[in-house]
Amino acid sequence: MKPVNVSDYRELARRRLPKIFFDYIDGGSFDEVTMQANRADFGDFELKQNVLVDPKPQDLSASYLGMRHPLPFMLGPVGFLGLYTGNGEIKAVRAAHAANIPFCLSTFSIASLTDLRAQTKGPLHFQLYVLEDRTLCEELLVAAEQAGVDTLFVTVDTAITGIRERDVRNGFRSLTRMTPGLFARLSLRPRWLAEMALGGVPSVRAIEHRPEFGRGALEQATNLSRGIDKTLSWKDLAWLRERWTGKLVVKGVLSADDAVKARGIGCDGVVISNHGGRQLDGASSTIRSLTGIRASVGPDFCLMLDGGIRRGTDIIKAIGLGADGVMLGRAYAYGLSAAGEHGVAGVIAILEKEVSVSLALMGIASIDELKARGHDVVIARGTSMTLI
Ligand code: HOC
Repeated sequence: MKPVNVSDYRELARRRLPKIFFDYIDGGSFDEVTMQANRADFGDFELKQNVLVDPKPQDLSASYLGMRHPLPFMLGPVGFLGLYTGNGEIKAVRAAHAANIPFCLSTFSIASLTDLRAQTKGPLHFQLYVLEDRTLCEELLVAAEQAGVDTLFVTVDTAITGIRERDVRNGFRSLTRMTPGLFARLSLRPRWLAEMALGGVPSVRAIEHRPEFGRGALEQATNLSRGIDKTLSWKDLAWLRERWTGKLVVKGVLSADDAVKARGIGCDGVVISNHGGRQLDGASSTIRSLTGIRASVGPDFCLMLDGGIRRGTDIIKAIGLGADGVMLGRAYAYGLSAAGEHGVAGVIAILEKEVSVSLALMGIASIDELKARGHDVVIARGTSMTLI
């Protein structure tokens, strides 16, 4: 199948990855209500069609995180990219930088920031979990400084990992040793297995020098996730704001109050996120949270949004309703799992094309114009109806 949209890449990823990894990427917590709402709630908004508009050259560039970027979206942090394909993080950053868009490396990565820096001169962002072990946390910050990380995204919605029932059924977290049963399950995807076998035992590079976390990526990740600071509070965020001199963005905000607090302690922005519906099931979708947050923080505070982005029209809706930029997660993880660097580039190109075509059909020439026209062109369903 030649993929023509993100959902085709999802299907290709499903066919190529062992079920245990596909479900890890694809699944959410409990009944996956929030994960589904992230997608479904884009349907609550309509785009205004405008015809016979004088054509102007199209400009899809957007300002977010203090810089001008050629596209209104970037690649956000996704854990374990290097388990879906060999050197997954390197392939993803290469595709992002080929398109001149930012890439953010997850703490739970098989490649380190040093590995990435050896591959690219482009801007690197790093996603940090604040750990109880502040010495290790400090090591991560120093590594980020040494790699010239531009923006630190601190994730605040994962003090406790949500219960993802697909992972529980698949025994994802107990995948710490290769057993005959596991080998049999992985063998159902021989192409993936052959590729990964060449790379040896994958490890979470940021902590592999710490034997107390165990051996192999999944054992390390399970132990690392237990070390995430469960008592994290705004006081710690204020400490991090003082400690980190680069841009600091809080990832995992869904309420106006929290966004205002982040702005108050001097953060550079927030990511409106419910962790792709992987944490609090029942939390609101990100697109529904956006308008209230924008109204509370004012026009100049950077708002990024993730969750459920599968179409260029989703990106247009997010920008029109007040986001400065959008972060892809599962969308590019599907592309990577299906076809490596080429697959990530394919997802980026498809979304760019979808944004471009849809904006043209709306009679809008640029992302700046979309932002300026905002609620006039992205309209809550039902509110634009004229009854005769
Ligand atoms: C077993 C490790 O971002 C995710 C990650 C963070 C949780 C680590 C769990 O899966 O959503």
